[in-house]
Amino acid sequence: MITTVTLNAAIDKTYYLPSFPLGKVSRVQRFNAAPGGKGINVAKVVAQLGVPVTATGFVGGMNGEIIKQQLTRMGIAHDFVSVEGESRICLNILDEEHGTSTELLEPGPTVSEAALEEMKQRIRDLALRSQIVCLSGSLPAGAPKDYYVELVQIAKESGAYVILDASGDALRHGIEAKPHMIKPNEEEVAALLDIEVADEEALRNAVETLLHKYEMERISVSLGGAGSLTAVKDGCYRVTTPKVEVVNTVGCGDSFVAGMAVSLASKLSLEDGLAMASAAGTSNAMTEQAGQIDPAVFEQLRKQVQMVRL
Ligand code: TA6
Repeated sequence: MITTVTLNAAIDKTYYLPSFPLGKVSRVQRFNAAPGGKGINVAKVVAQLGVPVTATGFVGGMNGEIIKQQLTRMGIAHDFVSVEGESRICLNILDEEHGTSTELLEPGPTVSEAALEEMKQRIRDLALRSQIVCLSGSLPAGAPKDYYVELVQIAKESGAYVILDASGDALRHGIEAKPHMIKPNEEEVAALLDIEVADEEALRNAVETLLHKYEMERISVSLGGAGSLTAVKDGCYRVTTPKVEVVNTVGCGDSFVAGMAVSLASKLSLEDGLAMASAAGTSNAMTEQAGQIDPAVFEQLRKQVQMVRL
């Protein structure tokens, strides 16, 4: 089983607008809403790839109920900790004329000390039954900046392979607990080492430095449409995916993590894992909703992924 952790779960709402003029009234003709937040997106893609998954995290209020109901409807097991307040709405406005995506992310509820403790126990229990634990996304208000340190440690002690996909302070602290894998972007790599990353050669050096410093097993850096760079103990892989018609890039990173988690749970080789992760990320970009892939497209892309061992 794979467990995904979303400490600030959301309803991801996407508005499709022919254009989005600032300072004007826009009437929304078409939209969709789905359970979201990074870990929940991972869970949705893991489920679509046919591997059992349980989604946990904090949810609150009516939005929290909707998130749970929708996951149940999708056939995704969940085991959330309920908190006071209302789970957030994350809005993505797609301007079809300019091809832009504007995200507005609410802060979400403030989490109490008791709920933070309950979550630790929940992760301990789930991790004991899981091969992989994916901790994804921002920390809610009320959680200490180093909360991921404790969660990564707990999941590792329970014997799970831990993937941490966070940014900023949450990631800076979280890597101190040495998760098995992280998936930062270029800016996050630079920020973690407090350096400038001028080109891909510099990025590769920086990623290898991080991997050894924090004794991690894998670091995958997403490079958007340009693919990804993955460092492991004995080398680096540069992966490219075919050019595709992009519909919505929100959730591509989460889909990449899902592919990687599924490949690890299925004991696939690193090369097959990279193909699976990259195909899931690219397939997500071609669909309207975050955390969604088209199985046929995914299978086709999986064969088209190219990789070079550097
Ligand atoms: O990766 C996209 C996304 O997962 C959206 O679904 C949205 O809910 C957001 O990220 C949340 O990210 P955050 O880092 O604030 O937890």
